[in-house]
Amino acid sequence: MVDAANHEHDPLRPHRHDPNLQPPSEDASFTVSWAGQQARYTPEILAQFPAVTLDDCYIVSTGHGTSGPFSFTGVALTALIAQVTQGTSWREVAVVSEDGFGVRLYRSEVDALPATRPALLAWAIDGRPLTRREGLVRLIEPNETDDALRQVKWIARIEIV
Ligand SMILES: Nc1nc2c(c(=O)[nH]1)N[C@H]1C(S)=C(S)[C@@H](COP(=O)(O)O)O[C@H]1N2
Ligand SMILES: [Mo]
Repeated sequence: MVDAANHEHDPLRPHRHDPNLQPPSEDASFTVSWAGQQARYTPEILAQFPAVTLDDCYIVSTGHGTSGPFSFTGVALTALIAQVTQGTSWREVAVVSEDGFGVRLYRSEVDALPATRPALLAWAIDGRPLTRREGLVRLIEPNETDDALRQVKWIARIEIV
């Protein structure tokens, strides 16, 4: 089984990272690729999916402090994947920002997240739209308690394999 342990030198499995505070552009749209196909999504399209709101989320950045609690609203990552893959089996998903920072999540990890605390493609914070500076559209993995390596701001591409 492919998993984290086999990918020590994968740039999308970083061990630590100094956060970038400057949005790389103003464009909050992103592409989703799967099986040779590509589609473009916007925050407006995400807002048409069932909205999930998670309270008590923290951005825990070891070495540069913790912020929160925040309430994030967005689409469950698995809901977007299910729409794109149409129920076909998938193995991993890379969520990558335009500034080059990103994370690779294996399906085993995504499936192991608590059903009530799923990974979100967040477009709102504390009941109002996320600003671009705050990361629009941002991956929120509410169970992460160290380094914030999964809290990817400014998503530019999602690649499902
Ligand atoms: N696109 C992008 N997302 C990112 C980062 C980054 O450099 N680029 N840094 C990560 C790290 S290491 C931290 S600590 C948090 C910081 O989040 P904040 O800027 O909202 O406090 O963002 C995470 N997401
Ligand atoms: Mo961090």
